[in-house]
Amino acid sequence: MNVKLLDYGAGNVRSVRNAIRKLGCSVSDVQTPDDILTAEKLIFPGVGSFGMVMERLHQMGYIEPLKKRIALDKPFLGICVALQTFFDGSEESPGVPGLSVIPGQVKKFSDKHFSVPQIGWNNIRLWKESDLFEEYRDEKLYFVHSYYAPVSDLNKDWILSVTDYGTEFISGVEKGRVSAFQFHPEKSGAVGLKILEKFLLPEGSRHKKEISTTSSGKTCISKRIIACLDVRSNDNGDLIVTKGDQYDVRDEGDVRNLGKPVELAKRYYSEGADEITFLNITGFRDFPMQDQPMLEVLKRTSENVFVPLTIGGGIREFTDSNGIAYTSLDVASEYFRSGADKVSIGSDAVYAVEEVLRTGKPGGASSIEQISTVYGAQAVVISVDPRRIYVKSPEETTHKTIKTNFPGPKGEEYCWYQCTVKGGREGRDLDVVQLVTICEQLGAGEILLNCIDKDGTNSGFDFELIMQVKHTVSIPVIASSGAGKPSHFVDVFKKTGVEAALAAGIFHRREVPISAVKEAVVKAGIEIRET
Ligand code: 1PR
Repeated sequence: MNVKLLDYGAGNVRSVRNAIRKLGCSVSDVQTPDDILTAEKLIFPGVGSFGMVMERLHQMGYIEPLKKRIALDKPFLGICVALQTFFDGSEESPGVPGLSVIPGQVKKFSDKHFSVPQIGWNNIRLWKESDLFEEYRDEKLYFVHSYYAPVSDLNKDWILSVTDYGTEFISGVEKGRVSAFQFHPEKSGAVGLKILEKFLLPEGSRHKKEISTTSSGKTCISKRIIACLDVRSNDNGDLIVTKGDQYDVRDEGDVRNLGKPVELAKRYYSEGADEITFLNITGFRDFPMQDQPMLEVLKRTSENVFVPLTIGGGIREFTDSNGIAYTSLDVASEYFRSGADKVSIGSDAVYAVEEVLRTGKPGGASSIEQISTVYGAQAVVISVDPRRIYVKSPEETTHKTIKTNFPGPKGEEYCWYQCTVKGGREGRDLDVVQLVTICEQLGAGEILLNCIDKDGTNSGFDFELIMQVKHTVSIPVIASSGAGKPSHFVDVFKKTGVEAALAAGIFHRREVPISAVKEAVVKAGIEIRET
């Protein structure tokens, strides 16, 4: 069976393509408006902002054929923003009309108890039978979005499923053979692949799922466990996964080698990691567009790994040796096309914030603003590399201090967290509170909060740092650096409320399996995706 994919050149549709191939079908792109009508099966993975998607559909002459295909009830599957385009419009792009297949306006999440975007694994409550969900057993599915379609009397006939995130929203619509999901089946591991497989199967071979009476309670987003792979070339030029102690990755002069990136990522996927992050830790040195090995790592990983992938290191503008200038958006786009779902910005975020502080206002040209405008806030992670600076009293510095329970070497009772660039090599006159506040304003969607003092120590996360940041932003925060045992994850979720926790060393060295972390978290009564 040949499946047609509506790829309008924005973002990561590689994963959808890979998932379809993995399920034994061939896939080709829609080339003309006619293809939309004639395709046996059509998948529309919505990537980017509502306005950008509608504009592309318009430019390519796809609006009328899409409406016609839906009216003719031909097999159609929409993903994420594609579901939102079914509606009349969205708060994300005021004035831009949607396809108006379903009545209603898409809104932004606004419950202050829930970080926005919603990033992570949540359940769905099926409202009606669907043969795409024949084998679905209330497992978690992956969501990543700031906007949602509200339930209303006018659109009830379309609703397939709903999900709770502060408010109840539409997570699936279906009528006849036309379906669309707010979650990403291609990023939802084996469960998501099963749903996609049902869509790809001939209709006669599927059966309707009975509606489960057990799934009537509220759905709940899970905390995420992320495996992080710090990647760089070793002295022989091979790309390896390494791991530092307080960012020092050398052992007696040699770069520590803990494995191969693609193989390790595959292992973590099969062991139940909810997300995988690659950090190209020497990205600040290399020219990213020539850094083909990292692109290759992403392409190969996304063939077999069906959970979200983040890539960091070297996301910034640069001019290559031939004098060709690349914007940070060009660089990020290349990574998205290669299979990344999110990019993580380290040094360049620090420079962007310094520029805002210098000029007094955002200029619109920073990497964060550029990438967030085109791909949405959820695609932009800020990787923070802070270290503690101890002071005797808050008056000693202009930076935002905390009173610490872990005094400094001279008994100092206060500290502030200094931002660094170039993998901790250079400290700047900027504290984490300034950094994360302005990054959120510029359009970042998530904070990856490392800690140089804790990195590789196995002594647990730095709660004081995490609390300071968590109290500052309303976007999700990933705690990183220092995980040594399962109880560290339980503690960080309970004490700080972070949305995700990341570890590297304990997973690479097989000291603690991901399953042991998840067991401990479940036992503590914390919501997690069980695999
Ligand atoms: O500045 O945008 O080019 O990005 C460079 C990226 O590389 C940043 O995200 C920065 O954090 C990362 N990086 C640079 N140098 C190092 C290094 O280790 N020498 N690694 C480095 C950062 C920190 C974590 C680590 C956790 C968990 N690694 O991601 O995985 O601390 O470790 P643990 O569980 O073993 O304690 P740019």
